[in-house]
Amino acid sequence: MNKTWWKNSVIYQIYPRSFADSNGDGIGDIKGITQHLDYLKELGVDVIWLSPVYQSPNDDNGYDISDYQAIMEDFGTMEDFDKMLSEMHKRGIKLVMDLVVNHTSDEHPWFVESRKSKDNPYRDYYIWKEGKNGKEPNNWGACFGGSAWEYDKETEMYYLHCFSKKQPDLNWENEKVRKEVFDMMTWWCEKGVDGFRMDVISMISKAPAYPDGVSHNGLYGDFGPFVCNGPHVHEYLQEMNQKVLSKYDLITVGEASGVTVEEAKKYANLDGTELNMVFQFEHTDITSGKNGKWTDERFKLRDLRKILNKWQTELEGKAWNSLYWDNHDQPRAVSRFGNDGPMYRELSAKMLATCLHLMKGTPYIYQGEEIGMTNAYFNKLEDYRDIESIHAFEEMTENGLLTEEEMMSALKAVSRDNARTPMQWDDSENAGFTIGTPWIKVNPNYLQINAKAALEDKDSVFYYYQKLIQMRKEYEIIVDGIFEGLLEDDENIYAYRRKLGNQTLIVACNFSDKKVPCTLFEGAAGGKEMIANYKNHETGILKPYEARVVLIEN
Ligand code: TEU
Ligand code: CA
Repeated sequence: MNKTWWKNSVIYQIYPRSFADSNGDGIGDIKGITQHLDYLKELGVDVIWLSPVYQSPNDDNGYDISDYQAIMEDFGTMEDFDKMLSEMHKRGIKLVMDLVVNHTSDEHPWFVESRKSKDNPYRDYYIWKEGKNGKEPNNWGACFGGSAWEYDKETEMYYLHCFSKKQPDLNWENEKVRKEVFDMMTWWCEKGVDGFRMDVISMISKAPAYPDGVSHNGLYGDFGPFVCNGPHVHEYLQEMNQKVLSKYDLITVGEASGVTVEEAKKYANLDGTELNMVFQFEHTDITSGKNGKWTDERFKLRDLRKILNKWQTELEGKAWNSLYWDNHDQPRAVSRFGNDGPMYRELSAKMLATCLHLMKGTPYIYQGEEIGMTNAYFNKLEDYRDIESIHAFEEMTENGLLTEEEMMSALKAVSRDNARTPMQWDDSENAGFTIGTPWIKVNPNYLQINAKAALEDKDSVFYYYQKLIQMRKEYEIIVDGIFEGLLEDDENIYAYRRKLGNQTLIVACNFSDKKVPCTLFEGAAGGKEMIANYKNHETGILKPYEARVVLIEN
């Protein structure tokens, strides 16, 4: 087997709570996943990244773990897990686990011990500080609202939580913490899992001074510069690599909030001393501003192009990219970057797929993306389940930063719950996700948009993804070709070429709902059309959301 198989792979992300419910309790589960593996085999993906399935009180849907070596009851048993893993392997599909080790749940036994007393053996597993003048140690705000520090009466000190107060940050400076994490990872590797997606791994090393952060909206300070890409992060990852990763044949991707191109060259260096690749956030933070992500503003193609082209060209020969439009924390790709109205939903979903899958890097598909699922567009706050959305609504409106109408509109655009509505399997009640009451509302458009309908239509978004995945297996240029941006001033078209040996692949994507002039294919008459989302082309024109791909040999 080739050692860099992860470069040729396409990865599919499953958010288990919303994928398939096998027992009618309204919550997706492991058996539900196992039941749908043939669907994923048909799609052709090589790897599944499974969002957390570990024991958790579910303050943040499993990203708050209370036992790393047990399965959440809602999701099933360890036996169900082992069965799922072997069924995946039987089909030649690999499994990537979500590794959430920047923080644990406050119900993890380590934290339960840690908060008991200042001299508890687990005290230093977490980050405890004295208050300052009767207040928090500094002005940092947590990602899910409020201060990043929680006062604990027991010992009259504060602990750090970059996310919710039920997600205390681990102290990676403590060698024992690192050993616990590495041992736990080894345990999963011995079980036969094939890799890790590492949650906010760029945040595990904090700058020692803990200074106040700059405040963008007058509420709290930004911890980013002191928490992301901190002083020892590369050292810790190299240690993890030596002690665990290098001993197995794995795929590793670090979720790297705040990562720059320069930092990514270290995390994802081609020598393989740290990780295979990272998720960067520049294109998903594209409209963020003084209120963080909370806006309904639409992105501009010129900003998107600048970001994507920068990552493509600057990592060339130095590090490896991961490619994604959406995941469980982001709005639906077709709603955000395409057009989810009935006229252009399928065309623009295919266009986005083309754009992403032919860039250099490893593509990720988030469940439902392959059938063009759309944002939830909930009209009521009560429909939201996400801790981030609910807390942000309170914080933004109570402090007068956004009105309730503005915040509802922002939630429709960027709430994480847009990606968390149940997978739409068919047109039966609750989209075939559950026979019970789903834990979060099903998108009413399941009658039109569902996997069953997609499988019955040979022109569906599903089969388009299937073809793109297949192309990656057949054409080396898609994996290894050098990327060059084209038409870099165009307002509507995103275009690039890939080059390998005597081959050139030209990719052009119209991000608008207008016909736009495009002369890129004029000289490519002898080329081979690789894939297209329209049956016919017009000379010198790209139709609304048209994507064209031509391979030329000379
Ligand atoms: O997300 C980390 C992260 O950076 C998020 O704050 C992200 O920016 C935000 O959700 C987008 O609004 C990871 C997980 O993917 C997320 O689901 C978890 O809630 C979070 O870590 C804490 O574990
Ligand atoms: Ca269930």
